[in-house]
Amino acid sequence: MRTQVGIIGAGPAGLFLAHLLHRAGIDSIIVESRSREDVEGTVRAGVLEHWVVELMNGMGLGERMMREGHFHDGITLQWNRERHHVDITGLTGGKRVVVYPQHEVLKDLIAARLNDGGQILFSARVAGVRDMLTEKPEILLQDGRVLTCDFVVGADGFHGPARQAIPGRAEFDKIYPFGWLGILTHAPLSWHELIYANQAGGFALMSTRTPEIQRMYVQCDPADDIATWSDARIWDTLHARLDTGPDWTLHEGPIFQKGIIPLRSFVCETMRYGRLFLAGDAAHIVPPTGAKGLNLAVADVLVLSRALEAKIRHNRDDGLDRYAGVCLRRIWKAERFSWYMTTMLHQNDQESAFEGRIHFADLDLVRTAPSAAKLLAENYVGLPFDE
Ligand code: RFL
Ligand code: PHB
Repeated sequence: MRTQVGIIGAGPAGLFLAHLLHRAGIDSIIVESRSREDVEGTVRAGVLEHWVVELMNGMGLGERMMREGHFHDGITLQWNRERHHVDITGLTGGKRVVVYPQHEVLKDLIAARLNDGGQILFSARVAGVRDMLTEKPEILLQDGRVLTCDFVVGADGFHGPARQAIPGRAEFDKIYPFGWLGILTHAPLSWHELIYANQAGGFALMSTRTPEIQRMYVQCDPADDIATWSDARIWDTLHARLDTGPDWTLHEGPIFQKGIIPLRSFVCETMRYGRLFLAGDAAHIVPPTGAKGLNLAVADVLVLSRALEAKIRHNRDDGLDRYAGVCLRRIWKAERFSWYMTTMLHQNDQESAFEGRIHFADLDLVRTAPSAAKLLAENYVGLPFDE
C-alpha cells in the first residue's frame, strides 16, 4: 500500500487532517485499530470552540451540527450555593461555543470522507513505524501489511505507538489526585447552560447532549471502582454539589452510561521526528475541565495541513520546520487554562487549606473583575491563532 500522508488514528485529529489534505489535493490513508461502530459510539468531548464550528461549516461538514448542536453564549460557575453567569459572548465580541458531542462530529467526518472516496482502514492496528528519517517512511500493521508514505502523522491518541517511536523526547507531565465520574441520563434539561461547580466536597459539571439526554460529571477518586458508585450515590453527590436552595430542581432520570476517567496534563514538545509528526492527544493531554482536548487536536492539524501542503505542492520546508513551535505556543496556553480551571474547581486533599482558599479567590475574581472574566471567556471560546 502507498499514500502521500499515512495517518494513524481516526479520532478528531486524524479525520480533520484527512479532510483538510483532501481539500488541498493531497491523498492520505487513515489506519484505525477500532471498528467504525466503536469509533462512532465512544462518548468523549462535548464542547466545540467558536473557530472549530466555523471550520466545520467552511468545510461543508456543519449541517447536522448547526441543526442539532446546542449553542451557548455563557457558562455558569457555582460555589457557596451561588451561581454566577459568565457572559462568554458579551466578553468576546459575539463568539459562542457549541455543545455537539465528539462522536457525532466523528460520524459526520467519517461519512463525508468515505463519500469523497477517502480510505479509512478500520479494525487495523498499527504495530509500529520505521524509516522515519528517510524519504519513504513506513507504517507497519499488525496483520503484516505495510503502508509506504511520504509523511506519517501520529494522530493515535495518548496510548498510541507513534510517540513511542521518537527517541529522546522532551515530556512534561502532571497527574491530578482526582478523576471524573461521567454519566449519561435520560432526563430533561435542568439549567439553560453548562454549570461548573465547586461545592460540598468537590467538583460537578452539568452538561447536555439532547433535550432528553443530559451529561454530568462529579469529581471522584480515580482509583474508585465504578461499582461503588450506585445511581443513588451519584444523584446524592450531584444534588449536594449543584444545590442552590429550594428554587432549584435537579431533574433525575435513569442513568444509562457511566465511567471514570483520570485527569492528567501532559505535553511532548518533540512533535516531529524526521517525517513523523505528532498531532492531538498523541502529543498532549489536558484535563477536560477547560473543554480543550478536541479543539487543540483540530488546531494542530490545521497548522500541519498547511505545512504539508507547502512541502508537497511547493517543496517549501519552513512550515514543517515551524510546526511544533507554532503548535506549542497554543498548546501551553491551553494547558495553562485547563490547569487553572481544574485547580480552581476541584477539591484537592494534597493541597493546603491556604491553596484551597486561593482557588475560591480565583472564582470570586471572575465574578467581580471584568478582566478576569474576559480572560476566562477568551480562553473558553478559543484563543486567536498566532502563526
Ligand atoms: P483520539 O480521539 O484518542 O483518537 C486516536 C485514535 O487513534 C486510534 N489508535 C490506533 N489506531 C491504529 N493503531 C494503533 N496502534 C492505535 N492506537 C490508537 C484510537 O483507536 C483512536 O481512535 O485522539 P485525537 O484525535 O488526538 O483527539 C483528541 C480528543 O479525542 C480528546 O482530546 C478529547 O476527547 C478530550 N475531551 C474534550 N475535548 C474538548 O475539546 N472538549 C470537551 O468538552 C472535552 N471533554 C474530553 C472531554 C475527553 C474525555 N475523556 C473521556 C478523556 C470529556 C471526557 C470525559
Ligand atoms: C461534556 O459535555 O462532555 C463536557 C463539557 C464541558 C467540559 C467537559 C466535558 O469542560
